Amino acid sequence: MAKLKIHGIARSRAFRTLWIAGELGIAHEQVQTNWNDGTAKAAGFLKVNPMGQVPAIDDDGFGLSESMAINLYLAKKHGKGLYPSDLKDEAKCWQWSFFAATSLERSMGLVVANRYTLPPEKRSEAQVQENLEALKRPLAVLDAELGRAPYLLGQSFTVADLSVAAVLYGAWFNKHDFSGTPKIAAWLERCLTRPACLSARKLREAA
Ligand SMILES: N[C@@H](CCC(=O)N[C@@H](CS)C(=O)NCC(=O)O)C(=O)O
Repeated sequence: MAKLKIHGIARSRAFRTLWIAGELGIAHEQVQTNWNDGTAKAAGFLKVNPMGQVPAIDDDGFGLSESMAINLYLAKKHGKGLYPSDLKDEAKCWQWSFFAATSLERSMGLVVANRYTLPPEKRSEAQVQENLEALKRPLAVLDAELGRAPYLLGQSFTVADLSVAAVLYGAWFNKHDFSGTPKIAAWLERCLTRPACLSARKLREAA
């Protein structure tokens, strides 16, 4: 059986796939397909993901794209506690992964870009304020959920936590103020300092 191939540089959404591969102890090869230098639009990669986006995986001939789908697939395939066997708990992992992708990712990405990472002359405070407003409800919902238990599904870390924490990583890394949502702040610290996350962060933060 061929080793799992993970396409994508660590400074992309491939970060979350590298993180889960570490959590699950999956032997893998990282292919440095870069969304920013043309390699993600090269003919060879377009056969793996016609969208020309990373991450994408090749699991012994099975191709898959969309970071959340990839992570749910790998978690289910390799188990190890990150993926529940009960259907309702499983559905909660889908819920939180879709929540991260649809209710948090775009707005948080715009806050991070416009407050922390774009060159100062390109930043827009109006974009920051508009997206902070859009984030109020989902962050309050997440904070309330984390007030009930240390992790989204209860007592232990699952792929649900990884999906959501990975989407908030950029903000956390840039020391975004999460003091208004203290449960999120403490949970992010727990999730983003796990050994497998530290290894994935090393690839990203060193780049
Ligand atoms: N919904 C996709 C989005 C993938 C995506 O946009 N990846 C970025 C890098 S983080 C990319 O490849 N951008 C290049 C492009 O969109 O052409 C996922 O979650 O995997």
